[in-house]
Amino acid sequence: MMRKKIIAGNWKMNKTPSEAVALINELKPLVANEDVDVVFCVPAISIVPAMEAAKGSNINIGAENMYFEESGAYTGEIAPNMLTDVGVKYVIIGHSERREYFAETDATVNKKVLKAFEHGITPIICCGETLEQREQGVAVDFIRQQIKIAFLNVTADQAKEAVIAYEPIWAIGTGKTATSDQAEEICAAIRECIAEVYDDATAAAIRIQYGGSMNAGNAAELLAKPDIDGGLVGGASLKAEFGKIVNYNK
Ligand code: G2H
Repeated sequence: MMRKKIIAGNWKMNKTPSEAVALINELKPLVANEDVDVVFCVPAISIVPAMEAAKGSNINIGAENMYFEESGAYTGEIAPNMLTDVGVKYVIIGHSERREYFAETDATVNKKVLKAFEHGITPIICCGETLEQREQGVAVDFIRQQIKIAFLNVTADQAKEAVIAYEPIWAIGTGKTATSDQAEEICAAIRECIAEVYDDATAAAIRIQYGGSMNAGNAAELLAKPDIDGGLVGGASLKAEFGKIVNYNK
């Protein structure tokens, strides 16, 4: 099965709305590549101006987070229909920074994933081990648990549309990238886990990204691996370099 690559920028807490517009205008011509789905996940306050700036380009604007309730007394949160109302099609769920600093758990990740599907938003579901877990030899076990809980009550048809981002925590923003073999090993294990939970067809359809200091220098090698279907890119998505990552195959 030929899976279309998906390369998403995760802007994290960077860029004001006007800076976001300027960056999109700069990157628009650089990220044109019809072989790849391109997503910019931007801070909530920049979603609307970013949508406007990205009009007429291949850039999809995504969110970095959302809440799992429809509406109500949840000060500071963003509801799924607020995202769909402005045309958002992708949302990052369960990034390790959300898990670490904002107490997100596998259970809340699962609730958000279910809610995203209910609203027709594609979740980019993050998983990944700490350095300690890797050194203890439990990385695959830990990630299998994250995946199994994230996908509880998700149907096979929904799972086929999901995106999983494997982000080893020790490689995030550190400049340390997993080697392409290390990344492939885990991405293959994730696909195997999906095959066990669902079936081979679902495992063959689901797209698995690598994230963690992906840059213009290492993207092509990572993206050549059979089970790596894209990237979730932080730091390098805020620069012209992102165009080189998206065009890794040119
Ligand atoms: C990992 C990644 C984007 P960076 O968090 O999700 O960030 O590429 O800066 O390591």
